[in-house]
Amino acid sequence: MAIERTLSIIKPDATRRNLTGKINAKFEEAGLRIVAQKRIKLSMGQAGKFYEVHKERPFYGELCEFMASEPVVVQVLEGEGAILKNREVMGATNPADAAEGTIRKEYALSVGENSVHGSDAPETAAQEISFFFSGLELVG
Ligand code: DAT
Ligand code: MG
Repeated sequence: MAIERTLSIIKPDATRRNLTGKINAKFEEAGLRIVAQKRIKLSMGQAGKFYEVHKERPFYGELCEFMASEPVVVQVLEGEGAILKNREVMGATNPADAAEGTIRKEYALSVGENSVHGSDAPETAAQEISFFFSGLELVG
């Protein structure tokens, strides 16, 4: 499998509880390398644009307000099959369905406050990485 890059976000529920280091350890233990990382506070406009794909869904407003409520850590993870591997390390969207040992099983508070975002396909990974990072900021 090819070396890929994927966009990860450590969400406000996790930054608030000082879980950035524990979550990063999960990525690194899985063989994912953090090749870019920054802590930022999203505006409502930025959160709305990032999650535009979900704009018709009933939870869109709540999702954007949550993502803009407190700082997030945005990062680029690199590795063999990184997109799928990250989704495995994250676990299912709803922590009630997440497998043992996954980030969401261990740390998520609810389906909405679920600690991490990860790109779901090569096209969205490329789009989402360029939403937050310039090429100069990616240091493999
Ligand atoms: P994922 O983050 O696993 O890719 P998604 O793309 O379907 O999941 O949804 C994006 C985010 O929207 C998700 O991480 C949390 C929120 N969300 C999804 N389904 C929800 C629901 N039923 N109620 C509240 N928030 C939800
Ligand atoms: Mg998604």
